Amino acid sequence: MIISSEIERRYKLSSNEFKKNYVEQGKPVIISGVIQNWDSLDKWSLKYLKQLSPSLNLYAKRFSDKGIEICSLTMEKYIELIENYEADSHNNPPPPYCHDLPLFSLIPSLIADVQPFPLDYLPKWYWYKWWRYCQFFIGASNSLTPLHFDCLLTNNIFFQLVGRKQFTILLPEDAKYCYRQGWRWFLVNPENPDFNKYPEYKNAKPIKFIVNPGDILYMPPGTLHHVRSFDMSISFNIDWHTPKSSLNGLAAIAKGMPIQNSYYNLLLAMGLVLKVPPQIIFKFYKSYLNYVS
Ligand SMILES: O=C(O)CCC(=O)C(=O)O
Ligand SMILES: [Fe+2]
Repeated sequence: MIISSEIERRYKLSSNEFKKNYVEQGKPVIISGVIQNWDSLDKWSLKYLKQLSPSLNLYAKRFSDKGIEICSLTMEKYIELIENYEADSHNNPPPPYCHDLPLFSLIPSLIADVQPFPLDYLPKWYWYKWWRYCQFFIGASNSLTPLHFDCLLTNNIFFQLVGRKQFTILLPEDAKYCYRQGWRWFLVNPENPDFNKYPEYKNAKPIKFIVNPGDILYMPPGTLHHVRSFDMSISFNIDWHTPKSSLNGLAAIAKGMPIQNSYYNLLLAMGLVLKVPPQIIFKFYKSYLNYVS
């Protein structure tokens, strides 16, 4: 359990130590010095993505009190929206946020820009075509992802490539102070908490920090996170289970996890616990990567 409200930062963390001291302990960490030679750190930009695939169709989300609104537009159009917003003095709300995009599957040439990939941090089961499990976040400065946890109760390794983001995270035991709505979203706004409306939040221990280009962030299953982009940003994550977290994910059906999520957890448990090969499981799992929640 974290008592201080700081996250640990580790330089070139070995995979053994990562597993023993962070994954097994359910402890978040920022790792630097592992991806500093990736070509993507210099190469990736809005212009680069536009040039690679101008007509690619994207989905972008707008989060509001009323829920999540989704729109569809081409890469070219989306990047134009971001560029116009960044050129303007930020008086208007930011453009919608491109969230959970399986970009390595859509533009496979990008995989060469994230080498060497630290596969050692992941269970071997994910090594076969690992990039299929990655999801991208591309957006303007000020883009926001409201407070939530990842819906399958997976571990999350998050790679920051372009721009900075501010994370506010809370460990799973603090979820009870954050006023849950549905399965995975929370009503408290950690940037400006309304203690009259949400008095229990006073008991929570939010941890606030910035991730910079070249940082890797690890969040254990069930970590609540609220993410604000400081700059135009490109990031991606990989959500993954250990055998143990896949079983915990399955057991969460008793705590209200939607049945559709449990289906994906069942597939992952079949892979990780029963050792069904990823080549077979992925056929059924891939709809999760286009699943809008
Ligand atoms: O970067 C963001 O805006 C959201 C990231 C996130 O929610 C995740 O990696 O699960
Ligand atoms: Fe998330």
